[in-house]
Amino acid sequence: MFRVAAARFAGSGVRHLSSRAGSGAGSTRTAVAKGLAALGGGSVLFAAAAAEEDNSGGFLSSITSLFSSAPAEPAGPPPAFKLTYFNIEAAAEKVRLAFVLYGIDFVDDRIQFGEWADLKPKTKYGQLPLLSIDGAEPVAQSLAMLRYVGRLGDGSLYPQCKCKMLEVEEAMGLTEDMERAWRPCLYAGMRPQEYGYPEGYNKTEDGQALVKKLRGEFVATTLPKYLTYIEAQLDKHGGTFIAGDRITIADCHLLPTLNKFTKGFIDHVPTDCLNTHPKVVAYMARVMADPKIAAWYAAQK
Ligand SMILES: N[C@@H](CCC(=O)N[C@@H](CS)C(=O)NCC(=O)O)C(=O)O
Repeated sequence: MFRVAAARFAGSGVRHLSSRAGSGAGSTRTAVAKGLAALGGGSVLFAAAAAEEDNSGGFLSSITSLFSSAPAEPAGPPPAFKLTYFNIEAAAEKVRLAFVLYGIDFVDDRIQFGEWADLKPKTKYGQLPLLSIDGAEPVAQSLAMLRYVGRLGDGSLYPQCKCKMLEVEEAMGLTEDMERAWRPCLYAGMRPQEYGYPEGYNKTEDGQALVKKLRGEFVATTLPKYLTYIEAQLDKHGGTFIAGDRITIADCHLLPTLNKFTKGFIDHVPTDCLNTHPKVVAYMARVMADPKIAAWYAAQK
């Protein structure tokens, strides 16, 4: 059963629809804690999943409820785009931001973790996000979606000029490299079996020590390396956006990738871990200050 809540951003011209699957009256409909949007870490993710199954209220009542305003039908025809993901930022946020920046309507379909086991086998690659266009069979792969959405609107988010596109893609690749370097630090705390450790190792003392070590090393060494690269890119482009003087899909990709490190929901990653690189912090503030992006995040508070 679908519940659709419409949210409009006054003045920004942006409209998105937050659609949340629910299992009927009495089901837990509370959104995941906002900080979870950062996909903080395994323990956090599983705590959230467990908490969402718990109707008792304790944890849930203490977290921010997103998109819980009264149900309302959107005016006019339904948006052609439905983006289905968990109620977190992670892989989908860059695509959401591209829609938001263009002011393109989309159904922001956020599923509960508890629904995933049933849904997973029905998905193309056993993963989310999925993007459905005009009700057609959904497509997977968030970067493909980002590039696709980047070509909509006035096209400015993904310039077709070969040289500009190369700059955008270079920045996208840098973000991907940073994210790839981070992944073992995240997944050691979630799916240690994917790294040659027994299932449940993350719950053991040794497993937790491993997560701490990996994340500690990431913060001390790997992250600063990438932040230095990012600063150099910013300098090269006059210090404004990551691939030039205009916001692009590369910024949609980089912003949430960086933001998650500052939210305080990732064990062993201090919220000030980016402060060693003030130009990066200033860059993030600049992108966050874009009126449409600011409205998007304000609406989720
Ligand atoms: N390359 C894919 C990766 C998608 C992905 O890793 N999705 C994760 C969440 S971020 C997922 O669906 N995990 C649930 C699972 O694998 O069961 C993309 O960018 O869309």
